[in-house]
Amino acid sequence: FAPQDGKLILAHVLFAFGALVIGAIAGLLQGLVRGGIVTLPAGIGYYQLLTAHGVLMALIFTTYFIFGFIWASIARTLGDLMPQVRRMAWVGFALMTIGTLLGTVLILLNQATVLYTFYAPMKASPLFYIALVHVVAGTWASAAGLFVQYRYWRRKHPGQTSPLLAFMSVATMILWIVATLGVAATILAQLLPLSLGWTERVNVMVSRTLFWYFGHPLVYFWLLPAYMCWYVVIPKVIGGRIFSDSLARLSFVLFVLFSIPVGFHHQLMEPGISPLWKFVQVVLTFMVVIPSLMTAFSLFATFELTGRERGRRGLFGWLKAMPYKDVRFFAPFMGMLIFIPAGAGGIVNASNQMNGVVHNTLWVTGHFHLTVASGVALTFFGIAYWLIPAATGRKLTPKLHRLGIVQTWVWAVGMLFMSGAMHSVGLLGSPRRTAYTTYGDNAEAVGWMPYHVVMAVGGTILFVSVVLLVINIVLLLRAPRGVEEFPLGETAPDSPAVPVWLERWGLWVGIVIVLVLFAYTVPFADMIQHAGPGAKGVVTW
Ligand code: HAS
Repeated sequence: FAPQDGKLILAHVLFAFGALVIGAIAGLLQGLVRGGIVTLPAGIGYYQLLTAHGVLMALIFTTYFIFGFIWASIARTLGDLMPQVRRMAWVGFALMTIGTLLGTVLILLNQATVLYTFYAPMKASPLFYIALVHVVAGTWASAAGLFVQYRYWRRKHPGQTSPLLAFMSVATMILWIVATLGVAATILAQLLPLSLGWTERVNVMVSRTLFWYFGHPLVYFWLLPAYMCWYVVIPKVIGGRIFSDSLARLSFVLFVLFSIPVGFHHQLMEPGISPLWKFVQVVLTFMVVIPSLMTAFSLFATFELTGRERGRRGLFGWLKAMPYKDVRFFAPFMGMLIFIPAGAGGIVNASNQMNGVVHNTLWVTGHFHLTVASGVALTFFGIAYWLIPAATGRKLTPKLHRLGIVQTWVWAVGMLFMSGAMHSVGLLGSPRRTAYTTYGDNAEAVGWMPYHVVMAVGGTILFVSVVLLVINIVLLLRAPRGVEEFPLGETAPDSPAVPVWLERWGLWVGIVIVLVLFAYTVPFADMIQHAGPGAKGVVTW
């Protein structure tokens, strides 16, 4: 990378891991509280920690890391960032950072204990919403920079399809922009006026619907950069080829189309939305499973073809041909493995009757610790092990590979305990987002306690993994000088050409708008038409 691009990438990645560390401290404490192992001193609240954990891990760690990785992907495939693009990226970084610092202070001061979903009628300090506006505006500034660089490349290369990673970055950003319109609307039109006292009441259904219009594509905003690594980086690391460039692009286009009009699958148990529209959005939810199945197919094909080239035979012979001692492969591979049960859990969640069993229980918490906190996070760790040296002109040494693999194992084992216990006790009915309680020594609730203790043990193991990660990052920053490559996979030379229609963004955005209008107009109109007086804001501190 050009040194200026290296700095930009590093700033994002290191900030991401800073957020991860604070979020992990909050996570460790909250796990110990819920397991009845410690009580919090100095008036610190469980929900305050839960908010810090969710915001810093799910929203901030992911967003910063994603931008760091995407800037690296753009610089690697479209060339050094143009000066104006670099400026836009730094403006984005600055806005996000002002927002993050302000938001974190407010959470730590207990002025924004509204959880990471922050929907009405809970009310935080107005400054918290202003902080969120900064974070979102920062991401928009960066995304605009990315579009500028991409358009410039396309103008310079008429008739050519863009490099796969650049295409995927654009798809991810389009998804993000369309999704964040929902959260911007609820913040600006509902939450900020409520919190400033300009309005007394708020339409809770509208607020939740706008949040989940954003909240579900948000999970694919986390997932797609992991898929970028799985599709493009992993083939190179294992010495194979990308199975199909067109298939990879098609799966990203399908994510752009179907990840947005599906928010109701988070609201299946809510009144105020007609079952017909819930059904429509569940059908669309099952459509968005398809590109993940395509991804699994493509990965298996890459692994198997690579294994066969190395002379491995049989159904699972390829398993012996993989570079398990290479952390660039091993960490994302563990993420993939865990993502299989994680995805199956998602399909359970999306099925109306089964959602009635698991909704608002610890099962859901277990689900997202396998998806975002394992499938995605382990992939991000795997990327960081080569991206940090690549951005700083250093070399990933065999010792760092070994340390990275140990850290990955510790994370996977911690998650097995924590998420396993969450899934099990969720099926027994233990609610999510609840501080330590035995509900007056109710026998059923007392029966959940051993699981909560296992969750705390798992959380502690995960915290150890974060400590190892921090040590490894420090070692990476001091690794010997050298050149660490950005592993960029290629398709076989005789692969068919990529159809040009895959890159018609105007068409895809047009279809997204139609799908969103179809899935949301009537239920949204219902929510407004049949709204009661609305709920009064609830101050949570
Ligand atoms: Fe989800 C709730 C449905 C995927 C995250 N989800 C959540 C929440 C989060 C979250 C954070 O329908 C909680 C939100 C909150 O706070 O309330 N989810 C789904 C479905 C999918 C899904 C259908 N979720 C994700 C991903 C996430 C994520 C991805 C983060 C990154 N989810 C739901 C529903 C709820 C929900 C309901 C609401 C529940 C409720 O009631 O509140 C699908 O996209 C999943 C598709 C995935 C697959 C797996 C494909 C496997 C692959 C790996 C291949 C492996 C290889 C290695 C090749 C079908 C690609 C092989 C090697 C060998 C050796 C075998």
